[in-house]
Amino acid sequence: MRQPFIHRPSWARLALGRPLAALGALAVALALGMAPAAVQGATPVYGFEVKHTYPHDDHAFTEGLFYLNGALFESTGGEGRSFLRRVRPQDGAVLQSVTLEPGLFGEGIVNWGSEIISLTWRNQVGFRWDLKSFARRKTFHYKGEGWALTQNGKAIILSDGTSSLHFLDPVTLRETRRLPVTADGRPVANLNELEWVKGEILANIWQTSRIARIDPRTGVVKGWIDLSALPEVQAQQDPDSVLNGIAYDREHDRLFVTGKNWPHLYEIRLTAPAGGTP
Ligand SMILES: [Ca+2]
Repeated sequence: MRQPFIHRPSWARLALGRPLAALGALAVALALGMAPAAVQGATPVYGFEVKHTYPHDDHAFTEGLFYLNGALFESTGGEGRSFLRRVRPQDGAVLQSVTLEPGLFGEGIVNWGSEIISLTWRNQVGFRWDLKSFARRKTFHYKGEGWALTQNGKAIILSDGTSSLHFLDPVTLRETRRLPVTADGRPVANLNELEWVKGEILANIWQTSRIARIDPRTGVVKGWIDLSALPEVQAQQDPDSVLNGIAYDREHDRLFVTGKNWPHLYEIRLTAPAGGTP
């Protein structure tokens, strides 16, 4: 099923802007007399409990996040304030940092081997960084928008704000597979920050307080994680300061979430949906 408001045959094609895309999706949903798929439906909704709360830079407009070897790696957006950082989780201390050139808007990051691959939003340029030194090894170009990245050990997985995820060859970054994502039979647009967790793809839905648990074989959202009870959601003042940022510590089975300009990063554990088992 195609995304109802725009057809994008390739992630490399120019895409609508985010606010416009969101409004478009809402308008189509309202016109069809249905609620957006991310709002309601039969898909189970998981709760959570906070296991630990950590400090997070409230000037970090988080666009990419992953955990590796005891550290968090974070990328941020905003022109002139887009950086790539290695951060100590316990106290938020910045251990390493590099800033993108003014004019570039940083987006998703992912580890691949000895590198970090990074995207920009609409600048149509990405980079390969040395994982240890943060030296920029390579620059690559693409058309269209870049939102988020993760990987499953075989492919790089990319979101571009549409309702499809794109599997890319890690070497060439050419698309090898496209996965339309649906919930309750409807496309789920605005897929944002990603994390591969125990055979599932977790995806923040932009401008919501929900994370989708996506079956990577079918694209079906098997469950939602409702994070609306987090303090930053409850007390949100800036409409751009939304939930965005998922990292997973495979060694210790720890799941972290944060948001754009949020003062905290949370380790959470999922709890059973109402009337069900996790
Ligand atoms: Ca992530």
